[in-house]
Amino acid sequence: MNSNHHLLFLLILSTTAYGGESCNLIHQSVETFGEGGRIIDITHRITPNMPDFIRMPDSLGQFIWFVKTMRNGSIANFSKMKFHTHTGTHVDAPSHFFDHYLEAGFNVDTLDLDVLNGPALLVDVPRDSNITADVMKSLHIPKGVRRVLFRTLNTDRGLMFNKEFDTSYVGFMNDGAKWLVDNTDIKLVVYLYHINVVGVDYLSAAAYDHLASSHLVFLASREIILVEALKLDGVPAGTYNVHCLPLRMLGAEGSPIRCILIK
Ligand SMILES: *[C@@H]1O[C@H](CO)[C@@H](O)[C@H](O)[C@H]1NC(C)=O
Ligand SMILES: *[C@@H]1O[C@H](CO)[C@@H](O)[C@H](O)[C@H]1NC(C)=O
Ligand SMILES: CC(=O)N[C@H]1CO[C@H](CO)[C@@H](O)[C@@H]1O
Repeated sequence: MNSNHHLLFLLILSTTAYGGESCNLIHQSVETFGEGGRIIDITHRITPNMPDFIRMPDSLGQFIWFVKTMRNGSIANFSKMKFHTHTGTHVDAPSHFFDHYLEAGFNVDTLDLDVLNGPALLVDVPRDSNITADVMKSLHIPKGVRRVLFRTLNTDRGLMFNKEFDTSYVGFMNDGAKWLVDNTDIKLVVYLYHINVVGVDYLSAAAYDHLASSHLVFLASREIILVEALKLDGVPAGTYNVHCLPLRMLGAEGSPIRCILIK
């Protein structure tokens, strides 16, 4: 939280507590924070209208409920949230596709924050293809790069801003995933859209088999962390420091995650 946010928070407190004109107070949402836009938020806002894998073809829908309100005599407003752990910008733990990893505790609460935070490369994937071995080769990602954010056609198509889940999204093909594992030092893979195939019966069998196997290739070693559905609109390709922090929930195989880039 920067000082502006503190200020705003105080402002809200004081206007509501002292009966000020809180109805005129509207937070202007921004995509960059801090001094000179140094921080780029690459996290999608969670909204009722965002696409949702589990609920497709419906969008996420209501996810916040107020359980106590000041209007009803409580000292503060309290809400609860409910959505599946792979909602919006989120991380997959190894246990997402491997049962024995779940029991062994390779879940979101034990993800390596050293992997989730550090220098990262944002690359543009050619827009005419899914991510195959040939595409991976053509990207010429230097050895030693451990974190890569792949921007694809999904961003151009604005898929995360559509209500309906779109199964024609671009993702890793099996050979692309295998090439990445075998030929690079990448440990953090960042997709622009859900590649999870939890709701498999909405995909054709062939696509499902392919994408499930890509997941298995990535997650088997437990060394690669998948962050999905990042918001990379308008961010120049290049090198940044990425910072991603999942919620620390015991026994969960996925978690919403807040990710930022720092120039
Ligand atoms: C607040 O009170 C109203 C009227 O009793 C009730 O309908 C509503 O459900 C309450 N809401 C909460 C969040 O407690
Ligand atoms: C990527 O693969 C999906 C099937 O999984 C397909 O619908 C889509 O057209 C492909 N995209 C491109 C750009 O080839
Ligand atoms: C959702 C909701 O009920 N919010 C309430 C929080 O508390 C303020 C102050 O009492 C109310 O104005 C809001 O309606």
